[in-house]
Amino acid sequence: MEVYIDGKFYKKEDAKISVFDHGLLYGDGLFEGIRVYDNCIFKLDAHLERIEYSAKAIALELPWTREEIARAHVEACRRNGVANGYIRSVITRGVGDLGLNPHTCAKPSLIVIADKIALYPAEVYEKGIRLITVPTRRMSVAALPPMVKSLNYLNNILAKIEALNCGFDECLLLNDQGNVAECSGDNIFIVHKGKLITPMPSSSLLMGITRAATMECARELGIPVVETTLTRYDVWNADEAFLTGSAAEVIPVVELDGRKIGAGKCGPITAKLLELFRKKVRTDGVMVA
Ligand code: PXG
Repeated sequence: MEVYIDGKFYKKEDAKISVFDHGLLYGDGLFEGIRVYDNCIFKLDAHLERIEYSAKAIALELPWTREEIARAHVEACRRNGVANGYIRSVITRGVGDLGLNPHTCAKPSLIVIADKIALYPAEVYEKGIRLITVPTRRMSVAALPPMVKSLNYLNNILAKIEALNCGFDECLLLNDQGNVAECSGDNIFIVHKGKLITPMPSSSLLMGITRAATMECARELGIPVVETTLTRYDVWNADEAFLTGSAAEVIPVVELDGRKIGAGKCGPITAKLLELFRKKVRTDGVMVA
């Protein structure tokens, strides 16, 4: 495997960054997780737009054009023969002095890793997954906006640890108001009386690319979509629920906090959305070859 770092490709064992990089010292940086399906980098443009917005939010001036960043992604897939897989891109503040001041960092670094992906087992998409609400709250938009896909993932990792401690692989996080935010690495949707409902961005969540793609699918299928405030009560009483994420795609949720959701298996609207989503992923993006 060869990893892209700042314009060059390095063998995996030689792909290294400085211990003085503020990405490591302070989690000062950004990342993306992007899927590749049959040589199509799914929604690459949307991921690059999210990088630009995240960079703006953390006052990190990107020294590369969107085209340059896109080219690094395409080249990383080509070099590594990744036709189906996963791209992890990382932008760090760069090498600087000890101390928080980002202005001591001379220039940001861009790292692009294209690799295989460990897929969820097929049965998850039929049987669904069980969730538990964890005590850790999703951080407030007034602290570090969760819309920023930053290298500070401890909020999510603490929630994940709580879920794992209870024997669950994924969990629901509430925001500081006690309303539904999202999961540790996925967005959440419910279906109620034929409508697709999901927490609005100000509920403290990452604006997932899969979330947006799923809402697009719903509109194409004529399913009304609502972004609003949701409580756990709404999820417990949903007809269907599912998670979205680049790794998860669309995964049915069949239980939350010991309450069975809907029929306790993948619901009909979830199934339709997953079917259309899987049709789109091979065409809606930037081709590698
Ligand atoms: N919320 C959070 C907190 C996430 O980290 C999503 C929602 C879904 O966003 P996308 O844009 O993927 O639809 C994420 C994404 C990993 C991994 O390696 C994590 C994500 C995506 C891909 C890989 O754990 N999280």
